[in-house]
Amino acid sequence: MESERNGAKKLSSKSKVGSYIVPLTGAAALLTLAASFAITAINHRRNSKRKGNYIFLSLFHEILKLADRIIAKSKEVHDAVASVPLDKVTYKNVISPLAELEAQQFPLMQSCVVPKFVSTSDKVRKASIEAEKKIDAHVSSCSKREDVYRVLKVFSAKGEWMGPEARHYVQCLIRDFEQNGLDLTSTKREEVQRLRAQIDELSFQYVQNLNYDATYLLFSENELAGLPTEFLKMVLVISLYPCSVMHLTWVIKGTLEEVENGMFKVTLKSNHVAAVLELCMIGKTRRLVAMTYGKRCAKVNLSVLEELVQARHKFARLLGYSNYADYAVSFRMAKTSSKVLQFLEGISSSLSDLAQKELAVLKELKKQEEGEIPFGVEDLLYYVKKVEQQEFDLDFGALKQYFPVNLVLSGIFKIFQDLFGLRFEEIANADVWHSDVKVFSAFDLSSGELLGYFYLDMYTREGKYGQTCMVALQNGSVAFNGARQIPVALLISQLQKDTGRVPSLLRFSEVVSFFHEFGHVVQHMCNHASFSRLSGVRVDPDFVEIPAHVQENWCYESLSLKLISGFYQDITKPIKEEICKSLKRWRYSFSALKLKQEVLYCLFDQIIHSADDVDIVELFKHLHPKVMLGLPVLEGTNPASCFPRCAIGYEAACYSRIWSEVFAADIFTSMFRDDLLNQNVGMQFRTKVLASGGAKDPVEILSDFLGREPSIRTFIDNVIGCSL
Ligand SMILES: *[C@@H]1O[C@H](CO)[C@@H](O)[C@H](O)[C@H]1NC(C)=O
Ligand SMILES: CC(=O)N[C@H]1CO[C@H](CO)[C@@H](O)[C@@H]1O
Ligand SMILES: [Zn+2]
Repeated sequence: MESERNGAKKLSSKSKVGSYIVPLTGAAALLTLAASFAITAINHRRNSKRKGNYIFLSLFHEILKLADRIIAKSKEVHDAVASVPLDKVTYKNVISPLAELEAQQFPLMQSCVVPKFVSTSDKVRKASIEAEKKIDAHVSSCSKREDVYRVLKVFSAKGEWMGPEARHYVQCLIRDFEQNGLDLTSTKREEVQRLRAQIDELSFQYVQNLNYDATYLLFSENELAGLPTEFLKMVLVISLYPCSVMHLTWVIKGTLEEVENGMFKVTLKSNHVAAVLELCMIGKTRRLVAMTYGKRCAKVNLSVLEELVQARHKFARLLGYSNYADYAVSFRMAKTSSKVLQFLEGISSSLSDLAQKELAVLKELKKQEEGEIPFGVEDLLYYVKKVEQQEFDLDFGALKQYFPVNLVLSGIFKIFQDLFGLRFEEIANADVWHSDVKVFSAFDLSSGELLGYFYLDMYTREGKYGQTCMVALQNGSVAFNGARQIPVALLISQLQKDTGRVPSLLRFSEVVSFFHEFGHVVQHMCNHASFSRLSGVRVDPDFVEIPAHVQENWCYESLSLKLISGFYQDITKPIKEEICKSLKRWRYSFSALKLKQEVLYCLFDQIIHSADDVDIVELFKHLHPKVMLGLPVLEGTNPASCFPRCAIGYEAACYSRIWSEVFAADIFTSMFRDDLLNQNVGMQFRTKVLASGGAKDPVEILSDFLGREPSIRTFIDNVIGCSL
């Protein structure tokens, strides 16, 4: 979870993704590339007349050189734009060159940056990291160029006619500069830039502090009762759905350190902590672990967070916002911080009754097991797990046998192809970085038009990035002369490769996360933005997760589950009906409580970022029982270090995950649930939601598809309807 910033779809900053293959399309792109960067490999490939107009560059030793060329070219274009006389600025000589530069350079930047995730060579990964630093520094310096900003402002003031997408694009360009204070007096601008640097420095310190926390506790075997015997010799590695925190799952891997006299060392890494909280029968142990975890990096780091929040507020005020949350939310679907608060409070209060009932069940169970000791937050995970074991006949270990990788993949392909009118075709013998990697073309089924390409790099291997995520290698766009560049995506996942007799089997959580990320791939393929930048996730992070969340739902419906499952020794035997039903109920089990706990963090995050001088500790003490049905916060808890997401990476935006889940539920339930493979609805979704290019307001997009405004009601009804 911590590394989310760096992951997946979250690889959002333009230099965070790519590959040492450069898939480019269209003769125009090819020529531009060859001409501007003079990479010999291209000329070589140009003659090879490959089907589909794509080429691959293996730039292992060229990464740093490529980065230099990218920077040189970018400087050249920026200089040219800056030198346009102010009375001669037009779309063609100002906006177009910048848009085309972005579209062409993005895949090249990705070629520099993505090797750090997938390359098999240590040397290449290092070069890739270095190249990324160079590129980042350059990009950051570009967004401080006053000369370019001045030309843009003159262009914008001239009021030349533009379509809505172009208008939006120009606004985004200008906004980038203004976030660096370019519209302010020079003293204020320096202050903005100083604050930005300070925020980066404090964030770095905060993360370092958490990472270097080496606190551990020692327990005897008895005190750890409940943890499986093999666990005592093992370390648990938690794997979270990259875009969801609702369900934790863990895999056993490595060894838990046993120190002298049979005592075991439990560190405060989230994998150890979650395992103890979920499995350990001894209430005292759970409490001690939870308390120690809540206290880590005590006093001093609280001041790091306080300073960080203050610096953010100052930064936002200089830019004309009343507080940081208003600034951060203004670029998102939610628009204002008060809307976010209202949303969170709405969710929390609608779920209070159900959460009360859920809590009563847990309390009763604790009474039976431990007597009259009061129920605390440290008991939540343990008793939830316990009830789930009793309630649902779900053996996730055995369930795996129904998800052999090839079957899951072909099932997922089938669902997406049928639903959205697509056709995927594998490209044989493609030039790739590892023999496991596969490449596919995606076509529109009825017209046969080539929509894009995607790579699947599915299996874990040494040195590969450790999360499941979608990475954009090239974005769709249309150049001024009408030439289209098509999207290219890469899906990285962490499946275990088969061991000979048994094929690779997926855990259910892996199936869901694969489905989710593949949803992003399809979203990328179907996007029809004219500007590379607007086809990305930088536009509206509240909106961009919605489609993938919608698609996760197919993993919980019997009809579609049966399409993606089959017993590995006899794939004609799909998963049993009762299991499908259990999975669906399990999905919502204790969801009111779980959601409330998440709402608590989100409220905390939103409040500290929307008001000045909040006493962080007091706020948390006050919020905790209020949201969590009277359960008090654990003694000594330091909220500053409990929710790293609020502090770094998701500041003022923690709500976004619940937000997208809620609206995704509305879409799925109202439009798809009763007819899972209805291509008419699927096509509507594809053309209205997936294709939309970021110029249109997300609420408008969703309303257009739903035929009404999106609402939180359906979600609440689902949660309540599927409860115990
Ligand atoms: C392309 O899309 C990705 C992800 O969808 C985004 O992060 C990136 O910023 C976009 N590219 C450009 C040039 O903005
Ligand atoms: C400011 C600072 O660095 N604070 C501390 C945060 O917490 C860690 C671990 O407890 C300390 O080592 C840091 O000094
Ligand atoms: Zn996602």
